[in-house]
Amino acid sequence: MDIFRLTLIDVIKWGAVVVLAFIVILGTRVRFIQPESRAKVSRAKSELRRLAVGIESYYIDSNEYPAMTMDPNRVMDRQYYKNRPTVVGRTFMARHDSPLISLTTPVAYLTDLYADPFADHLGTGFRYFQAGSGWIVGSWGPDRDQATGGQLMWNAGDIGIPGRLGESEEDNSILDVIERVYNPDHEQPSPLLIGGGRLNGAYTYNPTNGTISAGDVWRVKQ
Ligand SMILES: [Ca+2]
Repeated sequence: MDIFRLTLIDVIKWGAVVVLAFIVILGTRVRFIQPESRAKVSRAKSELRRLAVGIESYYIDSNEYPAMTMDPNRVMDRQYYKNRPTVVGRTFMARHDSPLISLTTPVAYLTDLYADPFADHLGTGFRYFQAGSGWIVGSWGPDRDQATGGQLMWNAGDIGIPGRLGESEEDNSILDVIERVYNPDHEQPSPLLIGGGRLNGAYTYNPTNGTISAGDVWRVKQ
């Protein structure tokens, strides 16, 4: 009986030690991850803001917004070019088959197209979707879900989202959910954009849901 009690106490003591050690390790890890992730979110937001200013400056001169593309051969980002990612999503299109024409040269609406800090491929630019009188730019966010297309689904290709009625199979296969979520004719950001969500969670990254919470980081013309 004594042996049993001692054993039980030992088990409780060692159990407590293991639990405490786990908490300490977890706490250290969380403290280690959070500042890095927070800093990247801040950087993404700041660069999306700069992109917004550049896009609007371009519009003032050109009376149209920069074109977008899903073709990796036409994207407007030198490093993006180098890496040739398999998942592209919509982003800025280069004019005249040259990677740095419209927004950085000859007129420097932007000094750089910046790189999404949460992209799988180093140097990959932010997503850009343009429709009618508006646009939205975005990052995959801290959940780093480029491989599955992100919550906003800048490239919904392989996830079985039904296609638009009356369009070709090819069009249906590359349907962007963003095209449904973002409507420039509605006041933005729309309640759907802020609060809606499907698949991996809300469209919008919300830090109160945890450091690695689902959602993308975006900026929209308002
Ligand atoms: Ca995301």
